[in-house]
Parts: sequence; structure tokens; C-alpha cells
Amino acid sequence: MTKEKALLIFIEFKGNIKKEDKSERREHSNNIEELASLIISAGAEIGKILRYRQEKPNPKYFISSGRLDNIKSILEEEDIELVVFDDEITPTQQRNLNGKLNRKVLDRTALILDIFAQRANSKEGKLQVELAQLDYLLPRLTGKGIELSRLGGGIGTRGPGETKLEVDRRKIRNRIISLRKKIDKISVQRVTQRKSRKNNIFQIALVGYTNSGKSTLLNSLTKSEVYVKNMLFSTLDSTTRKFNLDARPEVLITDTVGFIDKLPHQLIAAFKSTLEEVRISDLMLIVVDVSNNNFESDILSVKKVLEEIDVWGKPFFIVFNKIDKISPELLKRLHFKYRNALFVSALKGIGLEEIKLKIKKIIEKHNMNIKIRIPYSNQKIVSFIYDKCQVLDRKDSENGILFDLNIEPKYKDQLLPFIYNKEKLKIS
Ligand SMILES: Nc1nc2c(ncn2[C@@H]2O[C@H](COP(=O)(O)OP(=O)(O)OP(=O)(O)O)[C@@H](O)[C@H]2O)c(=O)[nH]1
Ligand SMILES: [Mg+2]
Repeated sequence: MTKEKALLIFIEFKGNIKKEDKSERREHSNNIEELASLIISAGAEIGKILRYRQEKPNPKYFISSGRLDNIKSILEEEDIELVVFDDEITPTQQRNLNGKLNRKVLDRTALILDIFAQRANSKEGKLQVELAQLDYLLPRLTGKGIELSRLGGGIGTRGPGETKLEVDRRKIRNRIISLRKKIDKISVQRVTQRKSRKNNIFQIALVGYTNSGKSTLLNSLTKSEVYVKNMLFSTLDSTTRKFNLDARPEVLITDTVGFIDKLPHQLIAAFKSTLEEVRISDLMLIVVDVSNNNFESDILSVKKVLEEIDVWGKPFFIVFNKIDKISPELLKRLHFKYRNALFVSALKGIGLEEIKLKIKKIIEKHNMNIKIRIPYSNQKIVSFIYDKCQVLDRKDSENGILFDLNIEPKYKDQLLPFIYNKEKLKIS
């Protein structure tokens, strides 16, 4: 199948840029690269890139109307069938542009939704993407039906939304309600499954910008084979693996969907249950692609999403990944600037031991250290200790077994009666 050719339109609004600010300019060129990767990840190719500056969005067409004729002739000359804007355009602007250019016109949100629609594999992933797409489509429906449908298939018309294009608003609303119900049901099943997992686990979530190397890191740390690709949003579903750390409690690590700047709110809402894995985690590893010039603004975008899903404030540390791609000088500077972060290459296996060590320390800090004495007659509690706690030391004395333990705070009450000497006062 031949690829759709896209015209990428990137508009800088004068209000947002300082004229001679180089770092801002660099950020903008990076944004163009990102939009281009989104288009390629969606399966199209870049026909042409247009970059404009304008005072503010035109209410009717988003872009200044004087440019439309020029754009129209470019579309014809270059045989381009798709127009993509980096910003979110309103349903009215989208309709007006469709009419004027006679091409499919998409914004960044539609593009991201399309990529998600192509990647969704699991039942839950598909339902979530359909929900997000319908949420996006609903305000874009006109009484006459949708302009997109008469412009054929391809990007922006694909996925679960496709067959729904002709149905009316009421039907779509009903479908949205039914999708929410289905997603909630799966989510409840997952909670039950989670409860049945042993409850003495420490859960870690890998979070970060898309393509930062989360799945690669999961694979290297747990010797798994999760799908990895140099493409945006290769992972949509969460994968949880056991992390052999020789620590108590047992550690699980979860890889999940990546974030991006201006991640559509419809997707965040629809992926609530997938993102639940992040919410229930005890620790987040924020994975950052340090070889990307824009990595500092990537961290801010990730923080924004974490705030939006209400998990900012949870313990985390930053893992700067792909250090094999940067110069030793930059690495040195970053070490100096980010003293608490770790610097790794998930691909080359550099720095993985440091990650393990840091996690172990965090778990130990999260736990409590206690010394107890158990009478020989109480075998039940001895088995409990070996099952649930980390035994640092054991001595058999005349009056019972002396344990030096690292325990999770939740087991404190069960072990409290056995604490000996002054520690007893401190802990209670
Ligand atoms: N050079 C280099 N490349 C890496 C490293 N880690 C990951 N990559 C590459 O970066 C690309 C993205 O890796 P993934 O692990 O799929 O990234 P991700 O964060 O899971 O991405 P999404 O699931 O799309 O959000 C792949 O081509 C990896 O091979 C690294 O340490 N060094
Ligand atoms: Mg991934």
C-alpha cells in the first residue's frame, strides 16, 4: 500500500516567542521533528513542511486565511492528501479547512489518536482508544455527517471509530457509556487479580516520554522480551514482571504507555485504568532519553501528565537513559547538575547495577528495622517471618530465637509483642 503524503504545518505564534531566544528556537525545531515522527509513526510520509509565524490563531481557519490559496496549490503540485497541524484546532476550524482545501485536515490530537488506534492490541487497549476517539469525534459531528468520511480512509479515519462515522450523536453517546462500563468491568477484574497477588510486594512503575527506552529498560532489568521499537507509542498496554532483587518484599516492575507533550486529555481519561498501575506503585522510575536535545522539556511534559493523573508526589527518581549516545563532556555536566539521578544505557547494559542498588536502598528505607525474640514454641510466627520479612540476622538463644529483621511497616502490629529491649519503646 502506498503511504499517504502529509503536509506538516507548524505555526509559531508571536505572542509565545522571544525573537532572539536561541533555546526557544531549538525547542521549536525539535517540535517539528516530533510532529514529523508522529506522522511517520502513524504510517504516512512527509510531503512538505511549512513553517509560519503569525500573531494569533485565525478563528475561522486557525491559519491566516491569506495563506490558504498558496497551501492549496502546494497540495495539488506535490500531490499531498493530508494536512497536519501541530496544535489542537477547533471542530469549526477543521470543518472550514476541510471545505477550503478539500483534503483531510488533522491536528496533533487526531494524529496521536490514530497511532494509538493502530497500536491497540489488547481488548482493554482497543476499548480505551475507541473511547478516546469517540470523545474527540463527538463535538466534531455535524448534522450532515462528517466531512472526513467523504475524504476516504487512512490516517484519522482508522480504528474503532471508522464504522461509527455515520451514526448519529445519540448513538455515539450510548456507545461511550457502554465503553466506559466495559472498561470499568475490566478494571475491576484487574483489581481483584491484583488483590490475589501476594500482598507483600513492592511495586515499581517505569514512566516517561514515549521512545525514552522504558521497555528496553524493563527487558534489561528483568531479562524479558517486551516489544521495543524506535517509534512513538510502541507500548500501549502495561506489562508487569518480577524483578529479582533479592529483597523483601518481592519487587514487581511495570512498563506502561509513554507520554508526550500535549498528550490528548481524551487519552489520559480513557487510559485511566492502564495508568492505574502507576497510581498503585510504591516508586516511579522516570526514564528520560538524555540524547534528545529537548530532554528537560520532556521531563516537564512527563511531570504534567503525572500531575494530571494525580500521582505527582509519589517517590521517584530519574533515570537518564541512552548515555551511549552523548559525549563524555555532557555526561559529566549532567552528573554535576542532577546529583540524585542515575545515568544508564538500557541498550548497552550500563548502569543497571546502580539502579538495582538504589531500589534496594529505597525499599530498605521504606521498611523498618526491628529486633525481636520469638519463643521456640511459636513456630507459626517463625514461618510468618521467613515468609514475609527480610531476615538480617538470626541467633538461637536460651529464651528463644533472636531475629534482626527488615519489615514492611504493615507487619509492625503482628510483631510488636515480640520486640525486646529499648527498641520496643521507640517503635510503639
Ligand atoms: N542508543 C540507545 N538506544 C536505546 C537505549 N534504550 C532504548 N533505545 C532505543 O530507543 C528506542 C525506543 O525504545 P523503547 O524501549 O521502545 O522505548 P519506550 O520508552 O518503551 O517507548 P514507547 O513504548 O514507544 O513509549 C528503540 O529503538 C531502542 O532500541 C539506549 O540506552 N541507547
Ligand atoms: Mg515501550
